[in-house]
Amino acid sequence: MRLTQVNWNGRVTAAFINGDNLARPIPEHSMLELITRSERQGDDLTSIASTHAIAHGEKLDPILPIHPREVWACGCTYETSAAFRDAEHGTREGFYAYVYREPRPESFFKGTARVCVGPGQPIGIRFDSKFTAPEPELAVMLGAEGKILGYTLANDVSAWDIERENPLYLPQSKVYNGCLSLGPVIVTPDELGDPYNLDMTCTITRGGKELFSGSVNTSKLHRKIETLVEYLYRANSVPSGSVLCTGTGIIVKEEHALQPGDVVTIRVPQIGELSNPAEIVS
Ligand code: DO4
Ligand code: MG
Repeated sequence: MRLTQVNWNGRVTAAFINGDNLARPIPEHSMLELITRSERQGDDLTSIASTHAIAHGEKLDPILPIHPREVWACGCTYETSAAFRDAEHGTREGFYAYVYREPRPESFFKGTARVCVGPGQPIGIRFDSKFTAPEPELAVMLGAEGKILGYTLANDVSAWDIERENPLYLPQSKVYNGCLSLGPVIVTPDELGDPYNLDMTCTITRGGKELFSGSVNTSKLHRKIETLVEYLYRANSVPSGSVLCTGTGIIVKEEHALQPGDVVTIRVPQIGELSNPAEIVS
């Protein structure tokens, strides 16, 4: 099933997307409320959604598919990300390769719903960054005790120059207004198929012209998603209705640093297209 949120009758409302690409809103439920209800009743999200959705489909645009309680992100899970960061950094040789290689993954707190935007909304470029880049990632929506409820697309927008200056600046390079885009839909595990065989592409367009294009297949993800989740939950009671981003395998170099007005589009055929314009945030 493909689930999202829509603006419906003046309220953020969970909906599922039917075969005709129409939304069937689930009245009185946001995505978080849908998850809470499914966990309280012990029924899966799919059956709660199909029981309570309105009967007919409507043409409604997907918005942020969940207002997550917490967002966490993993890093250096693709060889390209570790290698480019080591090359960028140049202070301690293999600093990022170490994390790529060792059993313990990198994970960091990316924020809450406050920093998230949905399809079509502006992603942020910090006013004090000259090199901000999109990081296209597969993300999972988590239920109680880290159950993977579904998959979506994420853009872990990052101020690479701030991270490059000193690794202790990582939180400032990663967490600020508009630093994460999610959507357009959440695809349940039964519908997605193999999460380790997804073709992901990313483009940046400027003034309507393509400036950058990159791609990766999630077969290059160096960790099992369950392992990333297991480490996240070690001594850390992440609440149900949180999101975990699994790291980027597409690297955007400094020559393609985001400028205001650029449009970043991430695509995975099984999930859809997540497109956002960039703007300066202060
Ligand atoms: O170590 C810095 C962040 C890495 C990251 O966000 C990624 O690899 O996706
Ligand atoms: Mg990332």
